[in-house]
Amino acid sequence: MADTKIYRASTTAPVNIAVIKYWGKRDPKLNLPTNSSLSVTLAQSDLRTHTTASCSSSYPSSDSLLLNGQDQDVSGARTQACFRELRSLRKQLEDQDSSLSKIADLPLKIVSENNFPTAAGLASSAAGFAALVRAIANLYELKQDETELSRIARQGSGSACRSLFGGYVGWNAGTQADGSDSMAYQVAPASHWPQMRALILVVSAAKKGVSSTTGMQTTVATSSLFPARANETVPRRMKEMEKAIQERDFETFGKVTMMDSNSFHATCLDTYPPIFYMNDVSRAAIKVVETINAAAGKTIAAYTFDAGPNAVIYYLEESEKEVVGLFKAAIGDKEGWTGTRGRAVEANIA
Ligand code: 2P0
Repeated sequence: MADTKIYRASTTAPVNIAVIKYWGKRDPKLNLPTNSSLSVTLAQSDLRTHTTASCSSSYPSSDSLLLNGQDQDVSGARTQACFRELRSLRKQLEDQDSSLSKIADLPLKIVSENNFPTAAGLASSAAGFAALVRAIANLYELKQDETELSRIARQGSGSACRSLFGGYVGWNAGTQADGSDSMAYQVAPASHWPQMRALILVVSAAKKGVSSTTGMQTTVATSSLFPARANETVPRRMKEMEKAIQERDFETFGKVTMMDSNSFHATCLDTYPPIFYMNDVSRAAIKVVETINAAAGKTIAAYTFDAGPNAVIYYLEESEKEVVGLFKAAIGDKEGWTGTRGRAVEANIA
């Protein structure tokens, strides 16, 4: 009798917010970046993707992906690359062990839910592809570790490779044409610096106007600031940032975070036609951070913005009153931050 059993595995993956930004690809097909990057992984209780992967001969013949209840196109090269690599690893296992069920070629059904706005510059593709890869790896009972899975997740979405790890995570740009040395690594676990917190200011949950992929390709092609950022500024800052994390030096961590966000958005403005991800509310948040730091006489809060207007503010637990308190007092009652249009979410690092 034909095996119509449904094989299933579920997982969650966290969002990561970069403090040294990935922007630019040296190989768009393999998602190989022009520069290394570094991020902090947020607690899954706050922002995460939950994904169930299943396969069965009883399913319709083509693979499917449902995100927040909506059917997604799985024919794109990135999703296909992830499916292909994971299937090939399962096939290797089945070839080695004849007692394993032959499930590698069965149609896949992926069901994902985000507990935060999708495609609004809050790293939804990072959590999304990390969860997709890990869920299928669990379904196929693969033995590959996070490092190897990060190489696969990177092909789904570059920043996804960093969401396979917790804490402080680097992504080595690598130099190999096949991407074999372009994967994520843990700089330090969350327990190394447990006082770290993030305040996420959701200014807008709308989808971004220019996708990251299109935006970064245009930046690489047209920005004259970009080569200096990729070749000089970021390599230097990667070292400074890793040292700041090792030494739990928040002043340096904060300063480098803010300068790198500014540098990334400067290359966006220097792109032709220009790309604007920050808006007036984003700029108001920068002013509030500057006011908080001026009042403290040192850097106790650091802003960073991705490909959207939403702000992420890093701070230490000891500064919670000054940072979260002052933030809410300063702009909490203005349109854009609270009520129906926006909200502030406090997140732990995990
Ligand atoms: C980052 N961003 O390092 C940077 C900062 C946005 C700004 O990674 O084309 O969605 O899927 O590889 O990973 C957004 O880019 O781009 C991103 P693809 P991705 O987090």
